[in-house]
Amino acid sequence: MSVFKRGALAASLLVILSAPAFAHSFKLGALEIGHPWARETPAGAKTGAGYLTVRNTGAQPDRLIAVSTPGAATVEIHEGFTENGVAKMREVEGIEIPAGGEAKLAPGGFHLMLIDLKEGLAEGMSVPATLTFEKAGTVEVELAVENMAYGRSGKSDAKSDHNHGHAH
Ligand SMILES: [Cu+2]
Repeated sequence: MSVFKRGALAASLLVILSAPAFAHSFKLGALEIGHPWARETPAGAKTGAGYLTVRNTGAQPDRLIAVSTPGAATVEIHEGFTENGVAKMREVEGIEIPAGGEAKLAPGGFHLMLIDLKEGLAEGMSVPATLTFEKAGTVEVELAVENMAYGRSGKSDAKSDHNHGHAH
């Protein structure tokens, strides 16, 4: 049985939001988790990548320190970087969310690495995930699976677009 809720996200957004379908967000105290999404995976891929934005409206910094999902055996927090023109990534212990600021997880930079996927990610799926912050605690979000065209969300910086499957 699938651990993902196929189509459920799209249906609820239709009712609740008049904003574009990708503009969903979740709140945890002073933290606002904006547009959590995961990239559609090619057939047979065992690894996926997730992205989101965390805005901190509070006066205390916080840190994203752990992520889990029933859809994958492990989720690591990764940082993407370029070395000698080659896109690479490494695991980090957490991502700082400055007081009054935000942390962006986006293609080419910080991201969530979904390792050992239970099934491939196809556009329109919704992947439940639990985010743990050092101070604020945990919050359940839904990663909307999107294709690359959606994921860019209007950004045209093509060089920040690297393929995780190849980089691993
Ligand atoms: Cu990665």
